[in-house]
Amino acid sequence: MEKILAIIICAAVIVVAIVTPQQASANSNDQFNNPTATPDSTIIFDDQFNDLTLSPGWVISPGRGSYSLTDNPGYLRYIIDAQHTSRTEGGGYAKALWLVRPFSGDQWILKTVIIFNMRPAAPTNNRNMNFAIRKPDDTGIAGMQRSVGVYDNNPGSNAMQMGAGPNTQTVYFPNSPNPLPLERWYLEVERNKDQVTIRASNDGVDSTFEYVSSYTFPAGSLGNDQKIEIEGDGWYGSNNPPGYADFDYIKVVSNIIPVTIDIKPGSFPNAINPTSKGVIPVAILTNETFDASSVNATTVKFGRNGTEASPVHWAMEDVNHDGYIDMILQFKTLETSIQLGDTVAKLTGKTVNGIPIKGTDSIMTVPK
Ligand SMILES: [Ca+2]
Ligand SMILES: [Ca+2]
Ligand SMILES: [Ca+2]
Repeated sequence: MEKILAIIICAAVIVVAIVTPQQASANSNDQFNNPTATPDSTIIFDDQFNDLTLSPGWVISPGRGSYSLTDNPGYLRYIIDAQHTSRTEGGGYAKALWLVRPFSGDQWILKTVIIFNMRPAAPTNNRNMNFAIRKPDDTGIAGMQRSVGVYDNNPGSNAMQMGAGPNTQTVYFPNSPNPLPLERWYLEVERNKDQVTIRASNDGVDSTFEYVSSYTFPAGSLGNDQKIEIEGDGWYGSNNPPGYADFDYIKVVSNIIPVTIDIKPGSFPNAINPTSKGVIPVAILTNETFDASSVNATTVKFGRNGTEASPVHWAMEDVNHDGYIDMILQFKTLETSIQLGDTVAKLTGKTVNGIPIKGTDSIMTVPK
């Protein structure tokens, strides 16, 4: 018995020894504790950069600079070519390499961790490292620029600028030590339709963001599509040794859209006999902020957990006579898994753009 116990304890110690350094590792899969993220969110994409090549979602726009997935395994490294490069070509500057990741959706949260190593040795040139979200036409939505310059006594030459739309916040660093220390930044960009917020933290603790910038764009001006762009540039002097930025992961999750549903429109309480062989009508209501016609009815489920029954019929109709056309769906009661004594039923689904929706309404089962 003691022997078995000793083996178990020994094994436990080994497990702890193995697990603990991984948890503390910089290359963690820490989806950081974010008060605004819903636990119900759906992944749009999740790049951990553990493979030898970029996932096919990335588009490479050629230019000066380079990237590597092997220099620091588990990270996407962007290496700046600071020999007169800029985002676009012109005025004696060569276009820099862009790494571009398009994605769709108008309600999402992007999370990334970036480790900047902007000037590992002699401060011989100016460098910018840019992480941006842009519209397909290149208009900026939000971004973060880490800059270092040769003018060590000018605080503005060692700064981080983060912005949402035209609202920017600048973080000044002390006069550049040489070399600059590594900086690990947690960055989050959130889009809720027209409103975009960027949050950042570099204190190593990711539960609170010290830097926030937010902006509300003109209604409808952002559209449904955008792209991530990673790009670095610089000027003056040699680029030896190069500055670079390591991306631990880039992940985008879509927020669930809460929708108002009405089980048995026009009646309350919503009496349901779980053994009935009939159907339950459920309306997804349209209001000022949500248009039920954007729901892909074939994705809708309804029942005890909102994952059970698929609709047997649906139609567009103003069920509550408020002038907004709602979606009315019918589900077979026996497929909903609703049980005697349940007090709520749930509906889930997706919009035609693939954004998840979720709604809940009260029920009263009969017979009592
Ligand atoms: Ca990684
Ligand atoms: Ca009702
Ligand atoms: Ca209505």
